[in-house]
Amino acid sequence: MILLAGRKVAIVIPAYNEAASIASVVRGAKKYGKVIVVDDCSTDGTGAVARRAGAQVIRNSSNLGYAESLNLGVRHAALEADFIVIMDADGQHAASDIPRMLAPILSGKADAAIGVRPYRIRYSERLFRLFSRLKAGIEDPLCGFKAFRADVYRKIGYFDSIGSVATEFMFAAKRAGFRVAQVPITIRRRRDAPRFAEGKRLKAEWAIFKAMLKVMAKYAV
Ligand SMILES: Nc1nc2c(ncn2[C@@H]2O[C@H](COP(=O)(O)OP(=O)(O)OP(=O)(O)O)[C@@H](O)[C@H]2O)c(=O)[nH]1
Ligand SMILES: [Mg+2]
Repeated sequence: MILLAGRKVAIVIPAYNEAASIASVVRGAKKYGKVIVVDDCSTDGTGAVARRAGAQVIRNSSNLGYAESLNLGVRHAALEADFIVIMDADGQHAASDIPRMLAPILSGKADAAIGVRPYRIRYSERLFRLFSRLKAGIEDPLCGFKAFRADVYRKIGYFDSIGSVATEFMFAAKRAGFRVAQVPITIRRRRDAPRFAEGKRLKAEWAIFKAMLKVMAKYAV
């Protein structure tokens, strides 16, 4: 495991049919730590491509989804890492932003960090953001670029326990009294179809809306 500022960093990348982009994502990320790709039963060889690029690959024997893949990947990463970063496999997140994500944590100013994307497309995301801003001061709850100390994860004990598109963790961290930094990130637009909810726009809107209701039910009080 590569040491950054004397600490162990693991980068967890959930991936579903991302063979076209995963190699360059892994090569970019491995400069900063050990890369763990959770191949969610891809049918396009994503896992093999990721392994060749230098990642450790965990392969699910069925498609468990984004949040469950993160539960597995983060649990695994926390066995040996001091700091954990999560990023997307589709090339939209820039590995060169990893140091900026970790900076507030390494300097002791925050316990966790979540990216803030320069744009948002889905209606449900806008609604979720409103709630999130008011309730937790989190600008972009659905941003997949996150970083945190492994002991924050150990204290909370899971990444997503309610099926919330992996948004729960930062709300749980806030509630537990951890400091969450917001880091503006760069985003490249995906050229092919999104994998989330198999690229079906309404399905994705609905999944995000349901996630918001679950987070509201647990964290609004
Ligand atoms: N493990 C796993 N990962 C998934 C699944 N669906 C999506 N992902 C990953 O989650 C990340 C984000 O998915 P995207 O489809 O790009 O979602 P998005 O970034 O919100 O949408 P776009 O802005 O349209 O790209 C990517 O790295 C995907 O490979 C899934 O079923 N399982
Ligand atoms: Mg994407």
